[in-house]
Amino acid sequence: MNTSGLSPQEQAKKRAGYKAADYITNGMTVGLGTGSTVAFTMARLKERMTEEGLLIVGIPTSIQTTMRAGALGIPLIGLEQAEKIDITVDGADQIDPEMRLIKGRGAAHVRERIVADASTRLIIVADPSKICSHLTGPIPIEIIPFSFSHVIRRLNEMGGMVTVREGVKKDGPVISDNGNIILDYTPVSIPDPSALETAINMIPGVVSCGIFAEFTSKTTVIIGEESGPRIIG
Ligand code: ABF
Repeated sequence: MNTSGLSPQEQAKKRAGYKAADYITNGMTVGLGTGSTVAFTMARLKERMTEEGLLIVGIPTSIQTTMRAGALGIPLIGLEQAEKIDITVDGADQIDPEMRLIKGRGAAHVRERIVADASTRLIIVADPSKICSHLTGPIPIEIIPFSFSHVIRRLNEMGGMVTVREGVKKDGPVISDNGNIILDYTPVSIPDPSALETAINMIPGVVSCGIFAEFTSKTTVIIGEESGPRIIG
């Protein structure tokens, strides 16, 4: 694998991303996650399409991934066209020992959750920096704009710190692909990720938060260790 010009972290992402592409076989419908690690999976899928004639269709989880797949020539379909999604490959921000995740630094976790839920198998690709002993946050939360002040009040009542994801040009909040606002919530602690996920998702106005604790039974994690990809689950 040519890693010239890549930083050590990018090389780790590439090791994990490339390994995930080995799980994809002819005729699969593949959920394509968002972020720089899964971008390596997509690059490897393109290589296999060229080298082996691999035939797949992808379901993108963001406008960014749609554009990346389009540039690579990976055929795409809409979620509504898919009978089923065989495998979704996606990234994460934090991964605990039980393979519970925090996702959403890429502001794409709402569609990522939908596609993951529709998938038979979920493969999470990451560099070693994403591994943690326990989830801490910040937890991205997508909310409808109307609920802004109410959700912030409810999160403050739960304890911890809430910030609004600012746009790159600092001219206002980041707007998600779904036209919503992203908050980043750091609780005091996360003793029970599944319970906190439910509690946050129950707040009226919350579309979805970035704790993914419900997919562990169908998840495989690939960590791009320097010694080679480490497979968990
Ligand atoms: C997306 O990719 C997000 O859910 C997650 O936060 C991010 C990780 O990005 P990267 O692979 O660039 O670290 O799946």
